[in-house]
Amino acid sequence: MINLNKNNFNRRWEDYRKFTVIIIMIIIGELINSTRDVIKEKIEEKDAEYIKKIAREQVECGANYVDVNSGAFVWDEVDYLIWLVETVQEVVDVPLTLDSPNPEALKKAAEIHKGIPMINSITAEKERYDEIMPILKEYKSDVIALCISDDGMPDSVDDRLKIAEKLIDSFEKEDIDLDRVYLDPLVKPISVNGEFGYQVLDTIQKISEWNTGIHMTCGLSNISYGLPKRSLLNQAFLIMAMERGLDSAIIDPTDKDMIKLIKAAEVLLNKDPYGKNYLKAVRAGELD
Ligand code: THG
Repeated sequence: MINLNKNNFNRRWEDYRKFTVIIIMIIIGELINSTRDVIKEKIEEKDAEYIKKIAREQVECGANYVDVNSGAFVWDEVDYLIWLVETVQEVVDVPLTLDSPNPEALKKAAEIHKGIPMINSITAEKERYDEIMPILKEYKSDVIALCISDDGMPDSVDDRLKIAEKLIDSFEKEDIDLDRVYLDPLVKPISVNGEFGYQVLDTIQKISEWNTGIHMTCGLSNISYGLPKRSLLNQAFLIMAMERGLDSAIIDPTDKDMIKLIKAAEVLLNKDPYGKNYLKAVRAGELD
C-alpha cells in the first residue's frame, strides 16, 4: 500500500512498539498561542512573568512540550518568537514546539532554543517543505508534519493518506528517522461537517497500520470549534483517537478532566503496564 522500504520500517516498528508500551501519551501544551487574546496582549506588553506562569503551569500539569506561537504578529513574529523561547526556557526544562509556518522564525527560534526543539510544522507544500527541511537537518529537531499540500487542505481520508505517504516517503529519502516525526492529519470543526471526526479517526488508524513508527499528533480542540462545552467534545474525541493510534496531542494540559481521562485510557490501551502510572497518580491524589 505504501511505497517504502518495508523491512527497514518493520524493524523500527518493533523497537517503537516496545518503546510506546512504556511511554505515556506525549502532551503538547497549547496555551502560549498569540491567537488567544490574553496571550497576544501579554506578549505585546512583554509580560514575562505571565508567560512564565503559563509555561510552568502547563508543565506541572503534565505537558511534555510547550508550544509557542507569535503568529498573530505579522511584522514582529520573529522577534516575539525569540522572546517567547527565551522567556519560557528560563523556567521550564521541557523542549518547546516552535509553532509557525515561517522558515525565518523557525530557524532563528531553533538557533537559540536550548536542547532539541520540535518544529511545528512542515507540510507537503513544496516551498514550505524545501525551506523547512534544512532547518530540521541543521538542528536535528523533531517535527510535526501537517497534512496540507499544494492542493490545499485535505477534504477526505484519501487526501490525507496521499499527503502522509508523500511526506513519509520524503522523510525516508532525507534520512529523517520517523521516530522524530509527528504526523498531524489536520482536525477540522465537527460543527462544519459531521464527517470531520471520522475522517481524522480513520486516517489515524490507517497510518498506524502502515507500521512505519511515525508518531501521530493533532490540534485536538479544532474539533469542537463553534460548539458549546468544548472540553467535553475534546475529551470524547481524544479517547477515540487514542484508541485508533494517536500517541500525542496538542491540548490544554491544565484541563484536569482531560489529563485524568488520558491516564485512564493509557491503562486500558496497555500503554501503562500494570497501571503503574495510574496507581501512582491515584496515590498522589491527582485523580480525585
Ligand atoms: N496542528 C498543529 N499546530 C497547531 C494546531 C493544529 N497549533 C495551533 C492550534 N492548531 C492548536 N493550538 C491552539 C491553541 C489555543 C486554542 C486552540 C488551539 C484556543 N482557542 C480559543 C478558541 O478557539 O476559542 C481561543 C480563544 C481566545 O481568543 O482566547 O484556546 O491543529 N500542528
